[in-house]
Amino acid sequence: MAIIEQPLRDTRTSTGAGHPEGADPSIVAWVERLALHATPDEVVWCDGSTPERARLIRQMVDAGTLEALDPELRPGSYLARSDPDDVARVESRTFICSAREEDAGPTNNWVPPSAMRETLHGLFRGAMRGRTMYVMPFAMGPVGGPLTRYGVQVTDSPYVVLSMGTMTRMGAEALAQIGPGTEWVKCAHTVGAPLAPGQADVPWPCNKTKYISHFPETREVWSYGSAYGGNAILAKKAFALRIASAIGQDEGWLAAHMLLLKVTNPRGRVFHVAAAFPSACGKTNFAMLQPTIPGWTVETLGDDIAWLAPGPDGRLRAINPEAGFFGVAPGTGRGTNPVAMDTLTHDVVFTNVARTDDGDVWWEGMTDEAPAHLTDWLGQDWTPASSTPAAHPNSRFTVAAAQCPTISDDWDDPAGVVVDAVIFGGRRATNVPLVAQARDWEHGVFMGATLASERTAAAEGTVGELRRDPLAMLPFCGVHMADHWKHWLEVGAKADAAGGAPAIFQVNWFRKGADGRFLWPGFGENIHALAWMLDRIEGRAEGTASPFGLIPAEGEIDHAAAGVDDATWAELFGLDKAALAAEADDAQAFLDSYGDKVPEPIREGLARMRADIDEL
Ligand code: GTP
Ligand code: SPV
Ligand code: MN
Repeated sequence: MAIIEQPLRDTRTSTGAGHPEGADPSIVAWVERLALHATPDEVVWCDGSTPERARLIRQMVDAGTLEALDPELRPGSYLARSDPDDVARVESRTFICSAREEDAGPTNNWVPPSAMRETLHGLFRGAMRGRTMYVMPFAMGPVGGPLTRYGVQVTDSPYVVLSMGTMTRMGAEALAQIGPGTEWVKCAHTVGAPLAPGQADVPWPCNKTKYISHFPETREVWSYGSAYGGNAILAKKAFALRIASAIGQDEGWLAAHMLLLKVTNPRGRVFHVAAAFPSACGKTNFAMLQPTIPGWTVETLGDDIAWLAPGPDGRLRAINPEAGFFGVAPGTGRGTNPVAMDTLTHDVVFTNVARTDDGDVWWEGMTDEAPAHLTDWLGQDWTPASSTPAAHPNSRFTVAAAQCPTISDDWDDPAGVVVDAVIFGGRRATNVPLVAQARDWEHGVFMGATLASERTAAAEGTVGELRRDPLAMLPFCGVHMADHWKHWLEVGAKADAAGGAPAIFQVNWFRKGADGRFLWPGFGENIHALAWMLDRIEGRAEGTASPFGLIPAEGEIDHAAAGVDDATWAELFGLDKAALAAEADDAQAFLDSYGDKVPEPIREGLARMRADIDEL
């Protein structure tokens, strides 16, 4: 159970803060050990209550970490400005420290666990001096549910406590579920900014040195130096995707970077759909879609992560393990995502958006016209004439899922929902059609495995650069990516044998014309693609063959109703033989980089695609 393998050299005793009655001794021992090592001034066990949240908010307003927004305009809501160097996930500082390098695979940074433990041990020593260490037991999934997992995060950041309180079921109820033998994921976090006696704090403490380290075998996450998003809210990407992908591989289920939604068609038939798009490629927006076709209803279950596991009947069921949304602000407006705008009317923490002079928030895309004067995300004066954006491109809102007006009544069903369709999508200016259906599960896994997308501001790196992002999991896979593909194939084969794996589709809302503008209006009009997919499942649409699988046949989507003319529609499905051949070559090189670990059905998917391209 040793977390830090080296014996502790520190002799300081813990402050002796009492732990809640009934806390499992394994948690108490871990917390005690960490406290002795990181030497916080005090240890506080969080109960997840409303007064606790209010207390933390007051304290953060006093410290300048949060600014209260006007309670008339945005009740219960606050603005945080991060350190300008701590604004997104840091993939280059994210590590998978599996015992064997091969288990981390070529897509992850790997450091031997012993070496990483040594490094972390050094960094965590005294790292919380002058601060409070908060202990947060949490559940991923409805407390007590069959698919639900538990974790405990410690942090010295009250901002992270507030975020975890919204994003997870955090506190006393989760703690009560962790008993002898319950597996719980250890999540240790520090901003890495100890305070000397009398030293004044800053509003957003962090450290230039950052480590987001995962130990899949021992189900641990250690995060140092950042307080932003996925770097610090360890329940989210670190646990629910990276560690969970390792647990899922051992136990036969899938951790996926997927939104989850429920659709009811005009005939009253209900479908559940899980869709994987890379970061900042439209999950939150699709999960909150407001259909423009009469008779269709979309409800929201989750916007970022889904766990898919075989149910008692063998069919794949999914839960959203989270309890909140940590969504991209820019681009969110009445015209694009009215549901998000209605979700954000109260009790929201905004991070790195701009502030209006009357004490509200603003970001690019919220309204067509920017206010005449703003305070930008850096705290500087901003006007429409400024050359920099008012809100950081990765500025976000943190809000409870229950607050979403389209939240589905089955969003927190502990048993999850049966998944009818799985969708993969990315940001592709060229080549990839608006929508296509995989021939079968294996072809669908090929589609997902070779998914590519243009980079966004959700992580450090060059925005717009095309990269392969298999299953939209490139930054989030805690196991060897090719093993993960194999696992997807196996899980699907079992579901097929049990009466039906979900149908798999690929979408692309982001194809551009020669003028560089999006060809497809997107957002609410995406219902046209979704309706076609579900019509396919119902047997109401035939489709027609293409190198990408089945695409809509003439007349199966009323594109004019989406405001798209015939020429643009043709462009959305345009097949440029030379460009597609180059695409296939690139996919080949990508698969070859995995050598003989590539499962045969995925190689076959590419071979079939090549043959189809040759025939164009
Ligand atoms: P993460 O939270 O990083 O995982 O992002 P996400 O996948 O949830 O993406 P989100 O829905 O927040 O969208 C990211 C950006 O893409 C926002 O600026 C959206 O306005 C924009 N976007 C979303 N859907 C569409 C669409 O259908 N068409 C276009 N053109 N843009 C879209
Ligand atoms: C993403 O980048 O996919 C996010 C934001 O959802 S973060 O929680 O920072 O990973
Ligand atoms: Mn995400």
